[in-house]
Amino acid sequence: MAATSGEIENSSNSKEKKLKLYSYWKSSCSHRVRIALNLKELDYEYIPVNLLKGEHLSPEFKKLNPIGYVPVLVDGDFAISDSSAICMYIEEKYPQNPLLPEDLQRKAINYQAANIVSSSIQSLQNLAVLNYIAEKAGPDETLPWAQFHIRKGFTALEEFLKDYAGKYATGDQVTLADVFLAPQIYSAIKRFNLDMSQFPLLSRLNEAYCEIPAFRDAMPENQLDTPSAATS
Ligand SMILES: N[C@@H](CCC(=O)N[C@@H](CS)C(=O)NCC(=O)O)C(=O)O
Repeated sequence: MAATSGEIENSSNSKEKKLKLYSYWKSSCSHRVRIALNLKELDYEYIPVNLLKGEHLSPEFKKLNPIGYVPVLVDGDFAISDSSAICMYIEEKYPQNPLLPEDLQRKAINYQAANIVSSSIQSLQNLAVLNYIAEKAGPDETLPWAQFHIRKGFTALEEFLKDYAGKYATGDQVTLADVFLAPQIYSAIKRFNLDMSQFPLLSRLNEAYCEIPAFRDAMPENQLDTPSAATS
């Protein structure tokens, strides 16, 4: 897998300053950062971290991110993890194609939408949580658990975004809310078999995302580490 801290030191000494993204093809948090990097038209090196093999729990990886989650972005000799923090970092460092609107209230709505996805949906259905539920309550309990939390979050998003949505989640520009929503809707449909008929706004947004190359290129089926069985 993955670089060790030694390799990071080497990279800081080298002339190569390209960004490195530690990512897993199916990870929705990595998916967010892939979209953000693509929207900013930033070139990056993709470093696969296989969650199913536990590579994120290795001591080498935990030197990059002590909590043992992907994604991690390495910029020269600086490593930053957590998709929200990474998005804020690249937003400030690379101001082209802004992810946040100027208007303060619309900006706050973007934070609200992104935080519902990351704090009230995805964090309740990540691999560690689902493995824990499978162990304590049985493997059949993981899907209803995940669906319950996705539905709850989607119901809230559907309700409050209707006052702000245009072509995209908070207007006619792609912004941070879209960067977080697209992977969550994608995984709700493909991984958690969620019936999206109750969520017409989110379904319409999902169709709009599928038209954007920066979103399409970031999809799980288009990554370096996507297994061939998942690409057909
Ligand atoms: N808040 C973190 C969450 C990161 C996270 O949950 N990553 C997942 C993949 S989407 C992961 O590494 N899971 C491994 C595990 O649950 O053990 C972020 O937004 O980056």
